[in-house]
Amino acid sequence: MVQLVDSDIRTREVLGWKGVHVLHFSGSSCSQKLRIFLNLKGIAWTSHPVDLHSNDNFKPWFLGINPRGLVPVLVHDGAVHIESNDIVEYLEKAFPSPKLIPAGHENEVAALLRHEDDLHLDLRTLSFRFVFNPPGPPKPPAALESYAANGAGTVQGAADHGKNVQIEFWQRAAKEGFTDERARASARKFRAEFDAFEQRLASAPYLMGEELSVLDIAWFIYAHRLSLGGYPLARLHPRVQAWKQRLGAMPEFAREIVMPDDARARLEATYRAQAAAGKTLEMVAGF
Ligand SMILES: N[C@@H](CCC(=O)N[C@@H](CS)C(=O)NCC(=O)O)C(=O)O
Repeated sequence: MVQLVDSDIRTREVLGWKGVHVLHFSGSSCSQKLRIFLNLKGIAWTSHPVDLHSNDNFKPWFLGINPRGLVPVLVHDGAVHIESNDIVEYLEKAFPSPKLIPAGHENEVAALLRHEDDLHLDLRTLSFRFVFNPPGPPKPPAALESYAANGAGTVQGAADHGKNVQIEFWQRAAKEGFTDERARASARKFRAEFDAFEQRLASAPYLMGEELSVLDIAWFIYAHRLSLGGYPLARLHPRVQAWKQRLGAMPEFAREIVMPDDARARLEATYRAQAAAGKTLEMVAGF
């Protein structure tokens, strides 16, 4: 559980927030995961949008809540929780029904969620290369300076390396972009995961067996994002594609992945340009 301690929190107003509050961004994969989880649980929550496009997460107010500068954040009766997987594990205990982590499998699910989180920067690499495709550096230097300078710099009272990992990621992206080599390496990791899911889904409807779980939510979001980027899910992993479509038809999932028309049009233009250049995800990854 990553529940922050008093000295980590500089934006003191959140300590007085009652009930369930979520700081999130519409198009963020980790925020989508948390919102689907909240929908399925039927938990009422207050929304605090944090605009990642405007780099609001690198400004003092937000860094005073999450020193790592990442969404989502949960504030529950004044207690601040960060890290989406820790948040859902916390909420599962606080709101046990309906169950989204199968009883007796808590440790296994925690390990599988850690593995999913370990792939987050690979998802981000593929997202920025094939979905968002910004024309220049994804984060301007001034925003990164604000990121480095603000917030307590501690998590649970100890100096935190998490922000440095993020800053190094963005600085490397500014320097070299998201190269073919990195994209290929990231895409291959997901192919290995989806190959394993293809086997698992041959004998059960969901990743943990007979019941929908938080693992389905987490991996649905990854599969959805990668499909947007042109990952050939239907061709390489037809059962995973069918599972994704089944989940995507549920309203609790569907309403969190709605894409505005202008974003859809930009994505289609990106795909056409990458296809003309021989640089779609499929081509770069060699799938
Ligand atoms: N391990 C973190 C990862 C969170 C994360 O990377 N969130 C992304 C959005 S999905 C973010 O806040 N990115 C900051 C940015 O793009 O500036 C978690 O699971 O909460």
